[in-house]
Amino acid sequence: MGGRQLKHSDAIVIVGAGAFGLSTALHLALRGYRNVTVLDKHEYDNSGYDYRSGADSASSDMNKIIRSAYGSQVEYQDLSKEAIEWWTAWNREIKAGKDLAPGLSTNDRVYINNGTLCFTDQLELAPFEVETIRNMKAAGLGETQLVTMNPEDNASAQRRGLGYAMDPFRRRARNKPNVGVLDTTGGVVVADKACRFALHKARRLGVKFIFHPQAGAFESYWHDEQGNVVGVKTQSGEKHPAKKVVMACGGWTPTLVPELDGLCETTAGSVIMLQIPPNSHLRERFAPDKFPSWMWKLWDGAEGGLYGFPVDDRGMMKIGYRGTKYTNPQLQQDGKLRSVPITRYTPGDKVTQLPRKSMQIFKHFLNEYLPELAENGIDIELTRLCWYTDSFDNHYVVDDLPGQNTVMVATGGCGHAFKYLPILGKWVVDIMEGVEMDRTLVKKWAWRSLPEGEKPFNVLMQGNDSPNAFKNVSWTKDSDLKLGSQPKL
Ligand SMILES: Cc1cc2nc3c(=O)[nH]c(=O)nc-3n(C[C@H](O)[C@H](O)[C@H](O)COP(=O)(O)OP(=O)(O)OC[C@H]3O[C@@H](n4cnc5c(N)ncnc54)[C@H](O)[C@@H]3O)c2cc1C
Ligand SMILES: *[C@@H]1O[C@H](CO)[C@@H](O)[C@H](O)[C@H]1NC(C)=O
Ligand SMILES: CC(=O)N[C@H]1CO[C@H](CO)[C@@H](O)[C@@H]1O
Ligand SMILES: CC(=O)N[C@H]1CO[C@H](CO)[C@@H](O)[C@@H]1O
Repeated sequence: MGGRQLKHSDAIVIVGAGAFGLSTALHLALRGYRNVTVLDKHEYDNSGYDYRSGADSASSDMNKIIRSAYGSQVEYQDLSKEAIEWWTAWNREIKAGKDLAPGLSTNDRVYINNGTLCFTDQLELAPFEVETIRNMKAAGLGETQLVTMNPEDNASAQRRGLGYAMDPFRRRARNKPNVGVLDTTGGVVVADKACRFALHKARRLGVKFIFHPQAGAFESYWHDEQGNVVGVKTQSGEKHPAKKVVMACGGWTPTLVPELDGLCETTAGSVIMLQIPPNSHLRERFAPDKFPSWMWKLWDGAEGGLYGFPVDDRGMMKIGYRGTKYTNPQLQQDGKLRSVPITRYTPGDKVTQLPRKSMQIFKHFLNEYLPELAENGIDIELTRLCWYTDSFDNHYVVDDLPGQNTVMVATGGCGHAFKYLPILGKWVVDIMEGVEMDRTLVKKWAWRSLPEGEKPFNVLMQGNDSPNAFKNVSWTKDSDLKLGSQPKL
């Protein structure tokens, strides 16, 4: 690890231009590296990281949640604090309007700090929330966590203009329990715009990007006669020399880097999007300054794990479900089964529907918490499978592959890395250079395997034996997208 001293003129190739790749490129350039090339098979200059325009990486999205609330994991709580400073600075830069990225205007923001509500259907706070409150207090940030049932916290929220976020589902008016914590440090990051911003910044600092389905697609490493990796080959046959190769291919990494067997697997989360018409009063009701981002029963297994957002600037409301994650095991050339991402945009076989189980959970939630959508004739407009890269312990993986020092991975985002887009690369470059390797997160992100007898946070690589393998899943039909036609439960 960090064994080889890199010179600022050395060629570095990053494969993948998602949150990990973009941020690594940006921070390499900021630190003076002058020969950085990023390859991606997706043409981001055409899609602008917009899912609806054909971009299907985890980072290509309308919005993501940003939170400091991390239960007992104070190291991520600290990381959020650092990231929020950067997000705030990026907002300032956009507002100042100097050298804006394509498609951004001075009215845009990449970070909307209007709170994230963690709530439950139980009558008491979950242990995760209790831990968060304790640890934020210990960090001197107690006043940032507001408990919905606590009259003093409620009054504080009202004073700070965040009253709307304490009961966004109008539970009180309907005589229903409303138990949760508002993390006022959190809110929404506008993912597609943030990626475009980071891409533009990295380009301005001299990073070269090759976006093309063949010329940008990693095919294999390029080896010298001794078998050492000296670069990469693309599907178009070009060779790119490199002193360091960073594999940051999100959900595609485990099949490209089979050494990750047992450490990482790609799994699919489910997403629905509802289009609120421009003339509907619900545009106002769910606007970002009147409605927070939220997480419901986040750690409650298959019956929980929902999260959602205010409407975006095109009036689209997104809700996700991660309580069940699905896999697509496919036989690989080495005879092993590995899960492979497949979306509505994959060349060849596609997936355009959701597992029925996900849809049932979405509908149950909408019926209970957001009945005004169906009442106003709003149906689900679009669905999505979004591919995580899970590690067995839910920590990222940023390290050299074992036994050599040319190829490194920066992956394992596990459904919570996007919020760190501005600073992920700072850590990746530190690890590359061998800086302060005794930090807790650097050690957690090192190459590792599940200690014998220990229970994993995420159970990986169950192949087709899992009830959540695509072969065992039954799928929705287009008619399932209707909400209004659903009989009330
Ligand atoms: C449904 C869902 C919801 C999430 N919600 C949140 C949230 O609310 N908050 C949060 O902080 N995080 C969230 N995350 C996690 C976050 O999105 C990820 O951790 C992060 O975006 C991962 O970035 P990445 O760079 O690893 O992968 P990706 O964004 O997937 O990028 C990988 C890139 O590699 C490229 N690639 C693949 N194969 C090749 C190849 N052979 N050659 C060249 N390029 C290749 C792909 O085209 C892609 O551009 C969520 C994730 C999902 C799936
Ligand atoms: C919070 O404050 C609002 C506005 O004063 C009030 O309507 C609501 O009942 C309060 N809720 C709680 C739980 O105290
Ligand atoms: C309290 C708070 O952060 N309010 C912000 C919510 O978002 C709007 C814009 O959507 C801002 O103007 C508010 O300042
Ligand atoms: C849990 C479960 O449903 N497993 C089944 C998944 O599908 C395979 C065949 O494809 C069966 O063998 C498993 O029993």
